[in-house]
Amino acid sequence: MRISRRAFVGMLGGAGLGIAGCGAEVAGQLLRSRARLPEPFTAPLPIPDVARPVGPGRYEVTQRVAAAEILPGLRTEVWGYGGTFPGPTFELRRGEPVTVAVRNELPVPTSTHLHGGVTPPGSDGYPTDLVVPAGAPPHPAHPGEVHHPLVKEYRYPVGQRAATLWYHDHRMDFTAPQVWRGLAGMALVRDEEEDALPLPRGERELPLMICDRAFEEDGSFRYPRAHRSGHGEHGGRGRLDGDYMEGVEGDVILVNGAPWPVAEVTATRYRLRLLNASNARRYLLRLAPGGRFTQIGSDSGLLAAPVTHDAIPISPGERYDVVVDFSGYPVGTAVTLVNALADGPAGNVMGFVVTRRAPDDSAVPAVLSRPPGRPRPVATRRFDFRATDGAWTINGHRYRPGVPLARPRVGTAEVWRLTGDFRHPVHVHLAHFQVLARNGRPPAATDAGWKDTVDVGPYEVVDVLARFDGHRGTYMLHCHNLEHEDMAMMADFEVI
Ligand SMILES: [Cu+2]
Repeated sequence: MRISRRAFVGMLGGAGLGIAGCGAEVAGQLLRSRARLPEPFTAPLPIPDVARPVGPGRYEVTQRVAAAEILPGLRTEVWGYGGTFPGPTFELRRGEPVTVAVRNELPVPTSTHLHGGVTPPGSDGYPTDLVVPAGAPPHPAHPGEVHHPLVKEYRYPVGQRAATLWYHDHRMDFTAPQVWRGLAGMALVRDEEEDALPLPRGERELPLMICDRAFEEDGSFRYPRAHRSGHGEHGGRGRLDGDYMEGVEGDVILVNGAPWPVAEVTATRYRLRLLNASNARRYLLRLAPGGRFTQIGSDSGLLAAPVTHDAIPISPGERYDVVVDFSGYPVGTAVTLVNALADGPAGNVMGFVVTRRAPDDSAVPAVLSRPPGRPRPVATRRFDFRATDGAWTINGHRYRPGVPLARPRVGTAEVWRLTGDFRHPVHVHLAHFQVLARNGRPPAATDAGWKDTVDVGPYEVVDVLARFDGHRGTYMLHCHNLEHEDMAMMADFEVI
């Protein structure tokens, strides 16, 4: 049965909504800022600091409350890794394991997930595996909940290919509000295969964490009321105002924490590590006044060969590693990265100004890497993401920690058929996958490569081939619309 979006939202309990955006292309309800917003392309693009190890292979990061000037002249309280939003960028190398001690000085419990990481289960950021701050009530809010007082050491083997990863909070029921407050950062894995390529590097390689936010008049982050009481809350279920069951979208687009920033570039190639770190907003990225993206990598690493796109759809959690050649624009051109899915302020993402010509010895080779081939699947499973009795469910179930929906064998591959009733960006922990088909037809050009997150549109059937390599244990798959995730659209699977 096909139903209209309005009727569907009505069924979920949100009454009398003004539906934002253009139907099925977006998911989420727009929350408007009350603060005065800056002109776009005035703030310089910030580049997050690179995390510095405190010893060989060891990092220590403190999650804390800090103040940031995101909107000019206003103060925003952020919850940040290292007190910054975004958190520091981790530069990791394949084959060099690291330990990250995360110390929690926030008023709430946290769980940190390295998104895209091939990580042992004890360090994967399971939602009830919590780092609890001093003074937290000792009683668990959920069965099986584990409390680490103040600090937890996360161990990352970093045995995987070079890729654009990111890390963010994954606390049960509260991921959406806690990421909204700032708990996210990027992690870049590098390896020899990538080192050997003449890709743009140094100042011509830009990590771009794209997310939307809304602001109160005083500059604080605006988020729907039900969660604002989550400040200082240690347990209980995250309940969001029913109007926001679809997800929360803000009207300000931030890149690396700055509103619609601008970067000066030379007329040369740049490597852009695009990450959609938004809670619910999906983007269709284009360059204005024209231009193409040469995609070199997907969520899980370099493609075998580059693919060019006029537009890149990017849903929450996804990454695109692209090269843009600014030598195609006259010096002085203002190039805009736009979001073709939104009108008004959210239709802009960031600007580039081409300042001068410069030598460029970079190139995008016709052969980039030798990614693992497609193994033969040993099983097919279905995962259906939909609203059941007013809750977001997978195969009809709200999240049940410790109850796996599947038990794939380590070292094997399976076809997972993903379906749903709404737009759900599906993320699988541990396992990387390739998109085999959409609605029985070949996938989109932008589905290329190994991935860990895939956009599943309303009533779409997406087949992926997932490999279960590296570790046994309990992992999860879930919707990466963070409001859906908090409203129980998660499931465990156990690699045996
Ligand atoms: Cu969803």
